[in-house]
Amino acid sequence: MRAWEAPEIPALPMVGPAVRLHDTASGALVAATPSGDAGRLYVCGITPYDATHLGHAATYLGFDLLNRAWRNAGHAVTYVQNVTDVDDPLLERADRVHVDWMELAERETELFRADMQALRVVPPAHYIGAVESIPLVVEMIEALDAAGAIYRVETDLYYSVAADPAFGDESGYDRDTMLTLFGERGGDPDRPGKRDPLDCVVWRGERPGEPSWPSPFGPGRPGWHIECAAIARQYLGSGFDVQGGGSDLVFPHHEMCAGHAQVLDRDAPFARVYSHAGMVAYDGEKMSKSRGNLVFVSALRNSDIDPMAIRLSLLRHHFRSDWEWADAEVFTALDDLAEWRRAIALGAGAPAEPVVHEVLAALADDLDAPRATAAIDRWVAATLGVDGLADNSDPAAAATIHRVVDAALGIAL
Ligand code: 5CA
Ligand code: ZN
Repeated sequence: MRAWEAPEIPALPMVGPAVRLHDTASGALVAATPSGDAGRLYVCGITPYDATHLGHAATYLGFDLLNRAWRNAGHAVTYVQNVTDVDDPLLERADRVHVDWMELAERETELFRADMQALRVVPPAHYIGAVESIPLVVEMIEALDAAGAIYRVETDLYYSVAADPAFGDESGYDRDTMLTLFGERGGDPDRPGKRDPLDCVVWRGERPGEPSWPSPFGPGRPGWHIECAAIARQYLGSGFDVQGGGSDLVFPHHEMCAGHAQVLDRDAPFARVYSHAGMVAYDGEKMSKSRGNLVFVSALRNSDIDPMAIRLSLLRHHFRSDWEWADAEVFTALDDLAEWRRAIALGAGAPAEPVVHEVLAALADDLDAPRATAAIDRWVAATLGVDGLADNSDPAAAATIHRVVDAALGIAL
């Protein structure tokens, strides 16, 4: 699939420090230094049945900071993202609003591309739809079947979680928590005929009125988890550097993806680090398409809000924290941006080099954007002479700050 246009990333006068991330599997802050020539990053993409909301945007901005931090530390990056362009929630929505499911998926994916481009998110090198990955999925199911990890219930194929000795290592959840989350997040723990209530569908046999594709196991469509496992394995290989997504994907999605891949690649974990963004809430609850408590990136853009203010307002929150959006935040960010631009326009300013160090260090430390933006605030205040602090002794300060704000935070001033 086509991704979106890449923003320009200016070169920096210094190389940033090695990146560390909080890893869900170990619960620790770990080195996230690329193991090969390029950092290998997979971030779960959207299910395109509605527009990009601020929760999605916050998650993709979080991993955009990682992409940029790796680049600023001198690494190339191979970034892969999927689009779940056929799945139950998409088909249900299409049915409910009497729109062709393919048209709905195409339209919402296109809107997502425009939102990501406006927010200056570095696009993935491989942007892969579930539909286009069906041959990969079929191949992977065949390999899992040969490994004894697949069984049939009526026309559906299930993956047996018992096949992976490391099952549970990614989330670290106990069985009761797993059962609850599995039921809440697309699983079917109560279906009769399963060997383990936690076993998940990898191939859903054809149902009347639903799209299906031919396969050696009969017509049907891919399950959700096998889609990301197959795409990541194909484009990044086993033991890639970072698997990312929102914390609602910790279980079952990322656990199952890991399991599918680890049955086939026994000597490597699916990913070296599992990094999860926090959930953005609105009106007291997690912003979610199924609840409808949404603030859309496109709606803000259509109200003439500078996308850079949307970006800044999201970066004011640490990507791993759960927080609640307040409408006033974007207006605060607009005011802040105006101040940042006013300081930049002066040309000379407070010394920039320590600020660049602080910004790069903050971002390398589990993508701490609030700390990085606060460093810029302090430089702006010093440069504008708030409280008589002005020490505009660095003639190249504005140019340097302009660059680091762009390269590291993705904000074009
Ligand atoms: N297509 C699957 C992943 S393979 C999916 O979860 N799609 S999604 O459209 O529901 O979500 C897209 C991304 O946004 C996921 O990483 C998800 O974890 C994240 N996300 C969803 N809601 C929120 C929220 N309220 N706050 C932060 N991130 C969110
Ligand atoms: Zn996924």
